[in-house]
Amino acid sequence: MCQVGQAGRFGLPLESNGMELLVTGGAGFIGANYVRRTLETQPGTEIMVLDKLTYAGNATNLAGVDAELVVGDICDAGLVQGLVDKADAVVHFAAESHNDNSLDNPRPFVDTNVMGTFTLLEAVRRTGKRFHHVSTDEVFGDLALDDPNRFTETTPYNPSSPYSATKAASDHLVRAWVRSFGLRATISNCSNNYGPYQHIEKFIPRQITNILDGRTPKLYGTGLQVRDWIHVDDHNDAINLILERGRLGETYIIGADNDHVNNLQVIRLICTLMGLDENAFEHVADRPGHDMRYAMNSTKLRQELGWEPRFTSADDGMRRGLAETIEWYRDNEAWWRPLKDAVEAKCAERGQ
Ligand code: NAD
Ligand code: TDX
Repeated sequence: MCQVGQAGRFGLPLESNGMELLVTGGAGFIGANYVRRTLETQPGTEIMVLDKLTYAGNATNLAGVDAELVVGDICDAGLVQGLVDKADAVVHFAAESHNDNSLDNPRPFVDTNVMGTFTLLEAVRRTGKRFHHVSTDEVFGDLALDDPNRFTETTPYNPSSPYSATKAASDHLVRAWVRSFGLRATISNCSNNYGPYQHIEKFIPRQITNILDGRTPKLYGTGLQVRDWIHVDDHNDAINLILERGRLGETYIIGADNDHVNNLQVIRLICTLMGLDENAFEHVADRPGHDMRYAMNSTKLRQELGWEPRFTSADDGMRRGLAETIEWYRDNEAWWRPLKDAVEAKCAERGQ
């Protein structure tokens, strides 16, 4: 079932560098950072982005970037097939990605995360193209706070929310297409990302923009929940390593060893870095079914492919990464300002 990947880029021979990538969801947070980072670290790569530009996508995330943006839906089989035919490899980020939204209305999550992934897999199956599926730690469910274990590639799936259930379903589809049809695919499961261009509905940018906007930062429940935070560039570098040298059919866990930091500590750090008292936040209603702790064991990725995060916990990398991220939101108010009132109104409806 699992073939050993060849030595060149995207599992193809080395002489075929300068290839064309189809990046789904490339106008969203991680996808746009991926496009930017790939063009910077691997010049000569041609990139086509397929993005529906939902509320979470923004064409300006790709401003000044030498990539083609095709606005469309990954569920549109005809459109997808035409683009897959032109590409050498597909990197699949497109998804509905916010847990709180999936609790309000799960339907778009099933459509995009399950049916959209299915549509891509079928197009890739017809052409034999290389496929990388971007997934999340949440497919494994959560760990208790006192559980010393971390998620590995063999941890059983146990998703909690509609979002994580649809991501789990999409991972299962990819594995089934590998085994049944010999799809040349890899999967990565990464922990919580932070960095520039993240939608302000998410924890870290919501608090940064709350402070910039003179609002009080909002912590769900006790804040004792742990997320294994990773800088978005470290995630994207890992994806490119897997695309180049990962073994076909394999899954790789991506994480930067920040599983000792809880939400309370993160919100206090943001307050402090932004010149407020560390307790200048308020507790708000908790998320129903709130996962307690995520923790990633990325030994396989590190040992097999030599990946190391740049923003490590050892050298206080999270503080450094957060400080840079705060500066980005400070410098890019025009980017987030139009979204702020609507995001806060929606949170207020939920008591958050
Ligand atoms: P995001 O919500 O910021 O961006 C998603 C992008 O997908 C948007 O540009 C949106 O317009 C696009 N999109 C949505 N539905 C589409 C459709 N039907 N057709 C085409 N485009 C569509 O999400 P993100 O945080 O950048 O996450 C990207 C991927 O990484 C997702 O698959 C997510 O599950 C995964 N992931 C995210 C994190 C995280 O911390 N954010 C961690 C691990 C894995
Ligand atoms: O205002 C907030 N206050 C708060 O305390 C928000 C928005 C969140 N939180 C808490 C909930 C979580 O414990 O912060 C933590 C992080 O929340 P989110 O940013 O919503 O991320 P999470 O639900 O952990 O999921 C994220 O990581 C895994 C991404 O959104 C997913 O796409 C990814 O798969």
